[in-house]
Amino acid sequence: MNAEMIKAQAYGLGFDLAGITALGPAESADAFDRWIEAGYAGEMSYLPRGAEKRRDTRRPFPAAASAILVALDYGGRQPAGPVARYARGDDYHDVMWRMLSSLHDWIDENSGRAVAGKSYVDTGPILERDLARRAGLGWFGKNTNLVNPRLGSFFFIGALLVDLELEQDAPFEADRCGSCTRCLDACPTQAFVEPRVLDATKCISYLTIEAKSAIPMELRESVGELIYGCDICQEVCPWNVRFAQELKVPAFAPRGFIAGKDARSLANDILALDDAGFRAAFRGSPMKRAKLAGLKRNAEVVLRNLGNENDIPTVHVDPAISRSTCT
Ligand code: B12
Ligand code: SF4
Ligand code: SF4
Repeated sequence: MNAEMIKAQAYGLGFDLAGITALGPAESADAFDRWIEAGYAGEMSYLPRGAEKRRDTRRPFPAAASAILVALDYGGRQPAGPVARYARGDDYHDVMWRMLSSLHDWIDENSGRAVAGKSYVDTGPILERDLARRAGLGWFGKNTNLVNPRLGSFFFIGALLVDLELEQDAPFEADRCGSCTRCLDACPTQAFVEPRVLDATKCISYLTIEAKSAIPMELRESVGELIYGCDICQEVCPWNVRFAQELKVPAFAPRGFIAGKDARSLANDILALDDAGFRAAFRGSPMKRAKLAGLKRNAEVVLRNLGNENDIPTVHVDPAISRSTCT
């Protein structure tokens, strides 16, 4: 089985980029450790827990020798809205997982032996951007996203680790950001400590998805009309302005509950949901991650930002999460 055949099959399955790298020490492990040490991971306790394994990509799956890295575009050309583009349709973990499983099956069938393999899409202690850069998929943008010169950065990363020795691609060594600072300047919460270092505790994506506690009072206004996730530091990037793609994976098209709604109407609809309604509206969606209480917290902040508090009192938001954390 050779590397070119595997990459051709990955493209054939619908991935937009494919590259191969050997496993070993993660080059940016020290940057990751410093980031954890500084407290920038906030409440994401799964990150420090996996720190030791993240140092070396041989540790999570010791049988493996090579990593096949893939990217799947999620349509950055779609208009901005209250939900980040990546989260409007079906859960990318499931979509990518199925595609990586098909790739693994194909490798198995065509290798003349059973090939041990394990897929990762945000699902294990792997520094995915680190591996993807080493496999030649792009460079670390100053907004920390991996940027590709033909695709921009609106793509997911997935990795299939296999027990095959495969020819490696050249790492992406160039820094194509140059003197640009558009992403750093555009961030509404000034969440970048320096280029390529994000204080996640200030990032709207973290505040509206990962954080379980209230959104700090001093950051609420900056959340603006964003109910779930944030794309601002990608929208302003010249590589996306030029190369962002139309949405082509039907599974990522906005689901009925979200499609065509502005921030006010989506926020009101979320605040009106009960548990059964939430389950029905968000079955198979990545937005389930915030739970109904988190979505209601976000919706309330957005409605206050829109300046019409009359929308709010009709609903009961859990006081534990709507209360300010400011003293
Ligand atoms: C935790 C996490 C978050 C956190 C923290 C993000 C962050 N920048 O650290 C939060 C919740 C904020 C988040 C937000 C988003 N995320 Co996220 N997230 C992750 C996750 C699970 C781990 C990332 C991590 O380890 N962060 C810690 C920091 C230190 O690592 P890093 O950001 O990857 O940075 C690397 C490099 O920048 C480099 N580095 C760090 N410092 C320095 C300094 C120098 C000088 C240099 C050269 C390099 C360097 O080393 C780091 C480690 O390899 C990954 C999946 C995974 N397992 O990797 C997805 C992942 C990074 N997220 C992803 C996405 C899509 C998003 C959002 C766009 C979603 C949205 N629209 O709301 C935003 C983007 C926000 C942003 N500007 O990063 C994609 C990114 C795809 C891409 N093209 O890069 C990933 C890879 C998931 C996936 N499988 O597709 N995310
Ligand atoms: S995702 Fe939004 S809040 Fe987070 S760093 Fe980018 S612009 Fe700032
Ligand atoms: S906006 Fe500019 S600095 Fe930021 S990632 Fe894009 S090219 Fe790099």
